[in-house]
Amino acid sequence: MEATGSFFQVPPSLGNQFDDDRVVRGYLERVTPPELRQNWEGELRGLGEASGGRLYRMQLEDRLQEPRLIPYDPWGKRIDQIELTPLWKEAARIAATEGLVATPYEGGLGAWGRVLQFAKVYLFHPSTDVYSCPLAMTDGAARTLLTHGNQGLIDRAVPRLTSRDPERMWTSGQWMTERTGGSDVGISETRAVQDHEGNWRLHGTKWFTSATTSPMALTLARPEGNPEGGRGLALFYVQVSGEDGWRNRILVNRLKDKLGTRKVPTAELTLDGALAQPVVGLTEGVRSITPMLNVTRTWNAVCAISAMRRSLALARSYARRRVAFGAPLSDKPLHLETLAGLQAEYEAGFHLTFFAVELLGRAEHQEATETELLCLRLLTPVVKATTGKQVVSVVSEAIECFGGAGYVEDTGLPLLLRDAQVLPIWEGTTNVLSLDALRALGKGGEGLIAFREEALRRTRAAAGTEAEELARRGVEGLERAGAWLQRAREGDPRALEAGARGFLLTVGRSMALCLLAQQAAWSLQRGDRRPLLAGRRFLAHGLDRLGSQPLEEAAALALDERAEVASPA
Ligand code: MFK
Repeated sequence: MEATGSFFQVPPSLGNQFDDDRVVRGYLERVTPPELRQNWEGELRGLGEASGGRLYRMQLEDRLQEPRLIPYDPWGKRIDQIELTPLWKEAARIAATEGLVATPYEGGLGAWGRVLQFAKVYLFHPSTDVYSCPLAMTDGAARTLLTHGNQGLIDRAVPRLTSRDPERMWTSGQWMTERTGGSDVGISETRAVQDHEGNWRLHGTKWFTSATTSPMALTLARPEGNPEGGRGLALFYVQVSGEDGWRNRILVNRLKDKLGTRKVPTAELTLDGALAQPVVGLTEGVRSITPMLNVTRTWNAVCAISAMRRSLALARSYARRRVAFGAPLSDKPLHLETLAGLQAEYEAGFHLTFFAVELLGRAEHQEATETELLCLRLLTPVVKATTGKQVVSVVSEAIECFGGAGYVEDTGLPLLLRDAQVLPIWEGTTNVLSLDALRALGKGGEGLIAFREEALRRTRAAAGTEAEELARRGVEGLERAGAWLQRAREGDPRALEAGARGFLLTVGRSMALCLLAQQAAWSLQRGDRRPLLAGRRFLAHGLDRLGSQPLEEAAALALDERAEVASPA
């Protein structure tokens, strides 16, 4: 039967996601040596085409599919198989052949390998329903194994983790979270016991294990007799499955029923005497797994900017098609104002993130200066937390640009928001990362001093252009954060803790502005004012998030909701 009425809204569409993206293209043109960029262009264009075309269509078709746990075979044997969705199977193939994990480990590109890898991840992520999650952990596992130099484990796993052959490539899990929680990892309950043959066996429950289909995982457990806390844990390698159908003693209890990332087969596991090998010693597990955390936090930031960009690409397309009150939305001043504000946030987040990517590459290739290393330690929590907050508000606002259609599942738009909401949560919540940032500053605030030095370099790069003022304002933001920090460190430690998030966000936004100013200065020379306009708008949103409200007020407001007044005024 024909629907009544003659109007049907034209849905948004996507073009080549590399060709259409002036931000990533402008950035790559500014930072990468021309001979490298020319080599990369074809690969990036191909991925941009798939991301805006074939993969995007497949993502919409795959919308209702979810991974399925098959606990038993037809004859009652426990198999705990997880069946993945068609989109994820295709994503796994592309991830291997495109070298989404392999690229920085292949050597030929040196530190630039990280830039190419993450430019690809940025194009791949928003059309593949968070297949970036297992890839992030795989990258983190390869980096962690290489850092610790356990040659047997390196030989066994790293060639697999970094393979470009879809048949050979392994992904890796990272099993940290237990029922005791995901933040305070030091109170983990899993025990490691040596059996009579001297093998280590793990007993415990892992409460939130993404990438449960991976053939290996890195995890933490407490060797018997070790003290409490993170220092008493050890980092273990677990082979989950192997040749000829061999399976370790691991039971999949159930898959998690999550708000988003529905394609990610996150599971609860019982380690029932699972065989494991220590990666590096039998203590200091939390410290030993930090290379993993720093890599996955960088992935998290790249996925955040990528999701912001996708939501904006769709909203921009829709704005040109949607006619209301007699004109397309793209002619409406308030709609343009809204989109421009979102673009400014995304653009600043983009440059902050790729600065972290550059520094990670330089650090891994021993090319980073002392200042850059100090900067990177602080930047990793800062960029993860800053972009994690941005992505939820940007994507939420972007789907509002579709009106009711943004709230309807089969447009594919609500997925954007659900999948964004995980980004400030996993890999360290905003508050946990804010506390990590305080630690990462060093006793004398060396991290912040390094930030300021890097920021001043951007001011010099923008000198004599209209963008100089932006860079200067970014440096001033860092200086205000520094003054706050000095006062807070001299005062009540609880007030310092209470202000940690405001400090982190101020530092993140100020540094982002300096980096955007550098890009703006470069673009101005080529006649493109858009990065400058983005920087001005971002500045207008404000850099400062520094708080100075009395602690007692927070306690009264946060917890006390009794109707009666404790003592009459
Ligand atoms: C889209 C891509 C996304 C990726 C998908 C992944 C999906 C997986 C889902 C998950 O698994 S989410 C769970 C992830 N869990 C976390 O991110 C943990 C969050 N909690 C923290 O980060 C806490 O700060 C921490 C567990 C590290 C605190 O534990 P402790 O036991 O209090 O450790 P402590 O004393 O702070 O740090 C121990 C040592 O490590 C110290 O060094 P020293 O021993 O030399 O003093 C720290 O300085 C050092 N350290 C801590 N964090 C570090 C670090 N070093 C370098 N980098 C860091 N980030």
